[in-house]
Amino acid sequence: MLNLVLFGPPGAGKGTQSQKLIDKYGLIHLSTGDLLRGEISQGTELGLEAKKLMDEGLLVPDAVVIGMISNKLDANKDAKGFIFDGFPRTVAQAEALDTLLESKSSAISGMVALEVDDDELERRLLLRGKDSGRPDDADPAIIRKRIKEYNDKTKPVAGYYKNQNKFTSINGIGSIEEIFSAIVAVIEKY
Ligand code: B4P
Repeated sequence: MLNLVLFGPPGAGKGTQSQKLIDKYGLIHLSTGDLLRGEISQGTELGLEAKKLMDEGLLVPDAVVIGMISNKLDANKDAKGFIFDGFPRTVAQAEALDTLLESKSSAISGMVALEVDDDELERRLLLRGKDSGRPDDADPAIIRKRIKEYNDKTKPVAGYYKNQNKFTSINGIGSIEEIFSAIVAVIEKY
C-alpha cells in the first residue's frame, strides 16, 4: 500500500501535485482543506465552526480533522493507498494518523515536502484568490497569518517523519511537470 504525505506551506503546490499523483498511482486523495470546504458549502455545524477559523488563516482543531480522516479511511477500505494533502498539520495529527493506520495494519510510506519561499507563496495564493473566491486567498495579511501558523504548528511535523527516516524534501519552485517528476522519483524508491 502506498500512503504518501504531501507536505509544504500553503500554496506550495500540494493540491496541484496531488491531482497528478492520483492519476498516475490510483490513490485516494484525502485533502482536509477540501473536506472542510465541503462541510462549509453544505452548511453543516462543523463547516460553520471551521469557516470562522479558516477565514482568519488559523488551523481548525485537531479532533475535527482527525475525525474526518478516520471516517474517510473507513469508507475506503479497499483503496490501493492514500495521498494525504494538508494533513497532518500538527504533531498531534501525525501521531493520530500513525495510530489509525496501525489499527488497519498499514503505515505511512513517506513524506515529500515541497520547499517554496514566502514571497512566492504569497504571489501564488493572491493569484489563485482572483478566481477561487476563497476568502483566505484574498488578503495578504491572512496569507501571512497562514504562513505563520505553518511555521509555528506545522513545520515540526517534518521532524516527526525525519525521526522515522521517512522524510524527503524537494524544490517546489519550477514547472508543475518538473516538480511532479521529482516527486515520482522519490516514490519509486519506496
Ligand atoms: P488547504 O486547503 O490545505 O490550503 P492550501 O494549503 O492553501 O492549499 P494547497 O497548498 O494545496 O494549494 P496549492 O499549493 O496546490 O487548507 C486551507 C485551510 O484549511 C487552512 O488554512 C486551515 O484553516 C484548514 N485546514 C486544512 N487542513 C487542516 C488540518 N489538517 N488541520 C487544521 N486545519 C486545517 O496551490 C496554490 C496555488 O499555486 C494554485 O493556484 C496553483 O495553481 C499554484 N501552483 C501550484 N504549483 C505551482 C508551480 N509549480 N508554479 C506556480 N504556481 C503553482
